[in-house]
Amino acid sequence: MTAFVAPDEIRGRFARAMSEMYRQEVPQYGSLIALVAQVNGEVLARQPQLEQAMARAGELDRLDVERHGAIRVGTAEELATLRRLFAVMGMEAVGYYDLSVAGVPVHSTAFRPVAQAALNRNPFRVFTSLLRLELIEDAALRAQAAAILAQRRIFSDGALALIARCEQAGGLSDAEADAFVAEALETFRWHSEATVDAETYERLHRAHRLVADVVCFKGPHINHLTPRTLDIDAAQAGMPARGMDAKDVVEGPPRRACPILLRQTSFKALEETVRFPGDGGVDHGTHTARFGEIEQRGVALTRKGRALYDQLLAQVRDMAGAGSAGAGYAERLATAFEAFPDSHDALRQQGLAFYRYVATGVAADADTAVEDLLAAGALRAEPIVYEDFLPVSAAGIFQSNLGGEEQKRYQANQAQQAFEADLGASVHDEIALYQTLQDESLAAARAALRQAAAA
Ligand code: OOG
Ligand code: NI
Repeated sequence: MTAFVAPDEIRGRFARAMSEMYRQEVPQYGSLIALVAQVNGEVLARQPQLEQAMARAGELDRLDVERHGAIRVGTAEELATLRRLFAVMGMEAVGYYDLSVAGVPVHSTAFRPVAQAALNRNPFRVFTSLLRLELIEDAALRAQAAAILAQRRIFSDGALALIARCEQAGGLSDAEADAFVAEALETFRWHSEATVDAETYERLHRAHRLVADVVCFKGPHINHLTPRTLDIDAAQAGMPARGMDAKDVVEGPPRRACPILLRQTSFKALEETVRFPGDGGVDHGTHTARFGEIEQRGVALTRKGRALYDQLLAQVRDMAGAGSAGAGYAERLATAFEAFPDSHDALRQQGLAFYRYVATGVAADADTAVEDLLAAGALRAEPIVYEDFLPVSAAGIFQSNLGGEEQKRYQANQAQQAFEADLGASVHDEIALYQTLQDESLAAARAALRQAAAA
């Protein structure tokens, strides 16, 4: 019997290969990685307690390789096959994001590892959007787009065979895993030849730039790959000197002593030259598909914490204006968020955020209340990192990279069940996942206290 390669290992290899490919395709990505590494090094040198806390939580090693990417697909079959492809690498669909409310005709999920050990190994995530053709008004154009999509094959025969092999055998050998990574990578590669003529491209582009991006190309090119910074304001300030011009608004919560959820900023990376079939190989147009983004991650919020976040964000920002929030935004945001407690003790005691409980080795009665065990020094509470995305932020990222001013109006309509039917599976509720991590850590910590008392 041949030994299988662990899905975590395949994911690590794939994330590395994707990063290499994107560095070749988008040179600014390389500069971004260098900038983030420099900023992270400075932050850790300045804050040894942060370095120690991250090391204790098993989070330090993943920092250098931590990335998320994003792709957009056009059909249910493409989405369902992606689910199977990501499963080979231990990645599952987490969360449902309806972006139609923000004028983007897609709905999305994130494929990512779910277990704590897998996240610490390599938390590679891919934000994956499915085009909602039903939101294109012009029926003829809608039918044409569907017909074009029905023609294409975004997975290589090799990738499909290895996915099936993994499903049947229960895993991949070392050589198969390497072959899988190479074959899977092909799906995410940029292709500069459009699959449609220039006129069709223009018509789809007029319906929505995103429709052209999804429908007119051979595959769902990876459109960004985002490293995690420990200080997004410092990274943003360092961008111009390296030739990157970030959008002015950092999406998400304001800067705080205790970071929550996710802060993100993006910049336009490339105007691609596109060739259309039938133009004799003459370069014919440009397309903006790929961009750069950085993010800073904080503690995951409970439903109560998330409701407070959503309420405060809504106070300062009209959904329709996401991504172009205008002057004075940062100040208004900071003012509104004064209502959000900013110490880990307050966040925990008020049930706003999730924590991992660890027994410290100090003896105590295991059945005492958590706060008493913390006060006695018998438990330590570590913030659980938010591993997911934010719909308003995602809409802002989409908008800023689709060429700015475009604001289409769609009926806000959540369609999670339709999405899950297309995916061929239900998505995890991300908040339930964090709750489980917290509950399991507390049970394990209490068990450790009990065991120490019995010894
Ligand atoms: C995805 C945009 C969302 C994020 O980090 O919120 C995203 C896209 O443009 O395809 O990546
Ligand atoms: Ni992103």
